[in-house]
Amino acid sequence: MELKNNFNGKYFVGNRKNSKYEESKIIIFPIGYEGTVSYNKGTINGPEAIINASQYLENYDEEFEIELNNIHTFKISKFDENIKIETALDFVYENSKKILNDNKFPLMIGGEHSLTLGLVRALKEKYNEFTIIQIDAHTDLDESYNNNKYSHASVMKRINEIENINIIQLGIRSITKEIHQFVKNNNQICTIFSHEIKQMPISKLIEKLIPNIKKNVFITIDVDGFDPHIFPNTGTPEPNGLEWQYTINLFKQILKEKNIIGLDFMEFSSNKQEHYSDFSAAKLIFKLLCLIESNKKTI
Ligand SMILES: [Mn+2]
Repeated sequence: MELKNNFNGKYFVGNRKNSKYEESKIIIFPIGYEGTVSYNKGTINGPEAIINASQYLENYDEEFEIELNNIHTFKISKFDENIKIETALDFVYENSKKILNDNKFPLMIGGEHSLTLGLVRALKEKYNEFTIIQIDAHTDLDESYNNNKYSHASVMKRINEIENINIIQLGIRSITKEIHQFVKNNNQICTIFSHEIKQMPISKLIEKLIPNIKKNVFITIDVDGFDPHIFPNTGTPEPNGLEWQYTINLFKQILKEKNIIGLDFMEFSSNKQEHYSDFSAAKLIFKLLCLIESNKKTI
């Protein structure tokens, strides 16, 4: 399948300077795909809604004192739901590999969470060993779902089968008894529930996490990890999710000590009646890029 890396759409946060592929350090690749989504479709249009909303953001962040340029945005790829997930994963892998080979920072905007596996495969080739920090309401550790082992509900199970990658799950608040037992017995997965986070000062959480985080970190965000007042628009919302500033502060602390090698933002649905979520999503991605830029470790 042809790589759609020629820009002919809109830039994230508008047409800023130094946004050509060659000049950019950060490469955004938006992929609309919802072939295995279980409930309330809409993630196929998520990336477009985020990029449209981002046109109205300032490219300056007052918290990090960063003016963000050098971001290239690939054309949005939309996959029909009849396209097999394996095909979509190959596409994500090839895109990610190209970006990583060119020593640029990959940021995927989804699309359903299953696509993360394609990016992780490419990161694995480049870095071999790293930690994934997963923000999510669900563990995504089902062996398979609807007879599909590459379903969005199984993505972290497939990733857990890859050597030298450990997983830290934050904000989980929907889990079966069997999977709870599975994570207790699995030393490659550290699951921290939302109710635990809500009762833990950030310094305690950091103390607990840092020894489990390898030098290189990949962050995967399922929007439903956040509280639904921030992102009401997602397929399967769950109450009592992560809060905005707490999460930013947490990443600030982690990235002070670790290298970030990639980021994705998944499961975002768009609903034309409500555009609040579109702006939350664009802003969160922008904030995280400013945070990454302010650390300047790998990009
Ligand atoms: Mn997920």
